[in-house]
Amino acid sequence: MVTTPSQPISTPKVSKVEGLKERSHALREPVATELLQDTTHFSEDATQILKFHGSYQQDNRDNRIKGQEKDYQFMLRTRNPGGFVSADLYLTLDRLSQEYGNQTLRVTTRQGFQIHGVPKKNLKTVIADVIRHMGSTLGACGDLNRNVMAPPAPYKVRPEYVYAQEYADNVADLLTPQTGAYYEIWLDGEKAITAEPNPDVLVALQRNGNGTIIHDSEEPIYGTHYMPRKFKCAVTVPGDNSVDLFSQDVSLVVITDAQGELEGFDVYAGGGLGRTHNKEETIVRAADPIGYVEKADVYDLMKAIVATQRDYGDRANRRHARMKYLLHDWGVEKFRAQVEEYFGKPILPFKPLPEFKYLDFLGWHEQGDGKLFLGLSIENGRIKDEGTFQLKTALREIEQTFALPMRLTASQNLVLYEIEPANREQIQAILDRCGIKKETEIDPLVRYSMACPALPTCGLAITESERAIPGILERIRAVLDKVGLKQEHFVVRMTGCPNGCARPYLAELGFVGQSPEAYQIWLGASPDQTRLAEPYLDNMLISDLETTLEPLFVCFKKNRQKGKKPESFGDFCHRVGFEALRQFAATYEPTTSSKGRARYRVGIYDETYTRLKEAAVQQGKPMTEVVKAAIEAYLADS
Ligand code: SRM
Ligand code: SF4
Repeated sequence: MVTTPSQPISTPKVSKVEGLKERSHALREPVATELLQDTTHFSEDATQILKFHGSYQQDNRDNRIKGQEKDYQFMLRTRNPGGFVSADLYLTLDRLSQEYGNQTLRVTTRQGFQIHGVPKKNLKTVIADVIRHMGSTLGACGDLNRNVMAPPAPYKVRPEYVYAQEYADNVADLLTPQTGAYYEIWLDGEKAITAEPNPDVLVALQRNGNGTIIHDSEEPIYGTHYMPRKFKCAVTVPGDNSVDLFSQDVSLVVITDAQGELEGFDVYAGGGLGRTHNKEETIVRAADPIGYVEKADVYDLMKAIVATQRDYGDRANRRHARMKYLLHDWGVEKFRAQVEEYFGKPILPFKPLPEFKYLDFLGWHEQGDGKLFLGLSIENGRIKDEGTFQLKTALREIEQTFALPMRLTASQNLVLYEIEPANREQIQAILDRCGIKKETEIDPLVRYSMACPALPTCGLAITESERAIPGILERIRAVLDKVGLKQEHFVVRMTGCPNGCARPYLAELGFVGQSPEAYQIWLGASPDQTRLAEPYLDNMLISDLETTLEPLFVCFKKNRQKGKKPESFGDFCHRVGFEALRQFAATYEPTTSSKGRARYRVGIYDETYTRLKEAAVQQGKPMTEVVKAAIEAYLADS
């Protein structure tokens, strides 16, 4: 019999980062060497490896001057499974951000903290201090498993919440890099005191299953090349979508029996949001249901999914390297079959689940054990002191007095818990004195919005985001008022580029930075983030915000489904379809002509913006009105 010789497998050229990982000696070099050099910044190669240690090299883009060296600084990101931060770690981060950073802390959309503005010479001091206070930045960035999310509600008598947080910790431990590089570099090899992982996790880390473990490697799960790209997981409970579960590479949903005992997990896989403008092959994708796993097998299944992405993920093209592309290219069946090969048995059928709802846990609540928790809304996650708004001071005082644990939320807020009812009044008094509004006093447009940092720190930002969104939400509110939708609100999210860090593709109204001063507009996600939005308009100049949105809001007001629970803006846009919206907009005649009332945009620096905002708050007027008055007064004088 003649057999056809097998074809040599042609290995495509791998990306440059793959070589850097391979040569890094398990994440040590060139970071270790360059850290010792008296320079303001690292080489390009070292910055790639530095990411795995939880730090990004950035520069303050407001300070860029042609021909001069960039104003280099470092962003540090902490890894806090389920958003847990102890009082001691919080006070440490607060102090470090004051002494070495830009005096602000930022809650991220994955329940971590970021400190911006750290100079290279202080990087080691800052990271070492974080580790000594039981924190970690290891794996907060880089091609490996990122911070594992879980609902932030500290309910003590709802076992499913307790399991979700416990398993977020366990999955984080299972997928933590094992390299000694982190402690060698930042603590000079000193052994850090860290919490012992769960014994089942330790066993699972060693147990080989059909090639999930790479033997004789410092990184048994990851191997020398780590993952092809970042990898993101969440653990949640049925019905709770506070973690944006459809955007994750893997989401586990806790399944308990009638007595509240843990049985296993439903598994979703293949979500992901990062894309690139004008590259249709880069996609936004919602995770698919994959199946169910018994609790005893959950670590083996996680290892099998990781091994599938590790071994089959695209290592040549980083734009096509996230696990969502395996699901997109293969389909769910082939993906499941490959995972089952590593898992060694069939994955069980998915168990029915109730509808998922977005929950933000703001305000005062009972924990269930006699104590209370308090969810605080933080605009875009930025903890700062600014004029009469003294959030940083308030949290410092609360933590110094009551030493409360906290959980950061996936919507850039935070939850303080273990509060004795007797202390409620004093805590509320501190917040009131420091000008922190209650969740009921915040415009719901602001409450449910998110924006990524973008300028001036993010090197990838095309437009403003965090600095622009307050003014944009005010303008949206004014349009809603004008068309008679006074109390209306919906989920607005904004990013300065298409990478999707504030998950705008799951917003009812998403703004995605496309070119200077212009955004791509996404519409039609559900208010609970269970359905993706779609692109409605390219390159909307921000000066055209009112003329773009007014017809949409009028159409919505006229045609929404009314009833006990009136249709939301996202659901409406999805139901009627973009063609209908575009047709309505094309023939729309504004009630008061906006012709001759075009709005233009003028840039101002941070400090002026802060003073302007304070003045507007004090006078109870929109910022645009204060600016108009100031400019008119100036022009009258000149
Ligand atoms: Fe992100 C890169 C900020 C959550 C998708 N992200 C970046 C960088 C590090 C820019 C860079 O590469 O130079 C940003 C730093 C800005 C700065 O100045 O701080 C950045 N991402 C953030 C944070 C801080 C936004 C926030 O408002 O909180 C979030 C940190 C989360 C954390 O604690 O780990 C953050 N990033 C996300 C999310 C949302 C999520 O994870 O739930 C996404 C979309 C979900 C996803 O991954 O599919 C996201 N970030 C990206 C991408 C695109 C990834 C892709 O698959 O294409 C990049 C660029 C990249 O990786 O090449 C990126
Ligand atoms: Fe930067 Fe883009 Fe992420 Fe915003 S979405 S933080 S601009 S990478």
